[in-house]
Amino acid sequence: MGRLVDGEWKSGWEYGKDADGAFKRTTTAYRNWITPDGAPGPSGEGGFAAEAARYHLYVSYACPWAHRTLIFRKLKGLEDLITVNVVHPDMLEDGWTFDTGFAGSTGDTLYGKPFMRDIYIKADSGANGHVTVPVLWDKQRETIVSNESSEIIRMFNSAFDGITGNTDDYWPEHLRDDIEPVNQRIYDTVNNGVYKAGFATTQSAYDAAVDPLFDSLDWLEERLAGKRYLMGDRITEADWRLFTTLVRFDTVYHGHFKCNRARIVDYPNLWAYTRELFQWPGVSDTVFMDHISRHYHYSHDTVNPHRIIPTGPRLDFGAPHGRGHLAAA
Ligand SMILES: N[C@@H](CCC(=O)N[C@@H](CS)C(=O)NCC(=O)O)C(=O)O
Repeated sequence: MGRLVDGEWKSGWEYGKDADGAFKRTTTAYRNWITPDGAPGPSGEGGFAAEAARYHLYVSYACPWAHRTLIFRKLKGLEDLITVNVVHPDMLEDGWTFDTGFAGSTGDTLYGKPFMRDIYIKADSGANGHVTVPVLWDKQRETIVSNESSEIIRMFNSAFDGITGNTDDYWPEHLRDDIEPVNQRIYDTVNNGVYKAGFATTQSAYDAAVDPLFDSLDWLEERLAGKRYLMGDRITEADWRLFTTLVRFDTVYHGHFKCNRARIVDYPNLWAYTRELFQWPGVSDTVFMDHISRHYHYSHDTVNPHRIIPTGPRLDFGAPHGRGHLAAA
C-alpha cells in the first residue's frame, strides 16, 4: 500500500480514514472521455477518438471497479479493439505490480514496467495520489484517458458502436433518471459499503456502514422479487455495477470484511439474480475467484495479518437461476 507524492512512491500509507476510523475513498484524477470523433466528453479534455488498437486497459481481476470495465469490454465486443493487462493480485508495499507469478497476471506488455505506479509516472512524472486500477490508457498519446470505472463503462457503452456495430445499450436515455438514484444508493451502501465496513477501525464506523448495507440488500431482495433486473425487464449498467459486488460477497466481504449478517446465498432473489448475471454470455470469463480471494485476504494485513486464504465457500454460480418467468411480468 502506498501512494505517489510528486512522482515519488511513498509506501506504508494506510487506507484513507478520518478521525472516526471511517474509510474515505479518494477521488479519481483522470476524467477524460473517449468519444466517437474525439470531441470532449462531459469532463476533461478532448482528443481521444474511438479507434481500433489505440486503447489499453490495466486491470486487476480482484478489483470490483476494474471488473465493471472488463464486463463492458466483453458485452460490447471490444476485445479485439482494446488490449488488457492484468496486475498480480497481491497489493503490498509497492502497490499493484506487474509480477507474473500468479496465473492470469500478464505483466505490462506495453512497456515492461515492474509496477502499476510506473504507468501513472509515465503519464505524469510529478503524479500525486493513489495508484488505482482500472486505468484506460491511450497508446497513441501515451497517457491516461481515465481511471474512473463508472465513466469508462459509459464510454465503452457507446463510443465504439460505429466501429463494432454493437449497439447494445446499457444506459438508455429514457431510463437514465431512474438509474441514477439506484446507482447512487448501491454505490454508497453496497459497492463502497462493504469497504467502509471492512476497513472501519472503530465499532461506530463499522456499525454506520453495515446497517445501511444490509438495509440495501433487503431493499434489493424485494425489488428483484418482482423485477428481473433492477430497472425491469431490461438489463442496464445498474445491474452490472451491482453484480461485481454480489459475486465477491460470500467469498470475501462476508468473512474478511465482516459483512456477516447474511450471505448472498441466503437471499433467494439476489442469489438467483447473481447466478443469472454470472451466466450471461461471456461474463463468467471475467470472474476470477482465485484472484479475488487471494487479493483481499493476502493484501490487507491490517485485517488478516497472517494472510491465510480461506478454503471456501463453494458456490455454484452455474446452477439454474429460474428467473425467466419474470421477463413477461
Ligand atoms: N474510483 C475508482 C476506484 C478504483 C479503486 O479504488 N481501485 C482499487 C482496487 S479495488 C485500487 O486500485 N486501490 C489502490 C489504492 O487505493 O491505492 C474507480 O471506480 O475506478
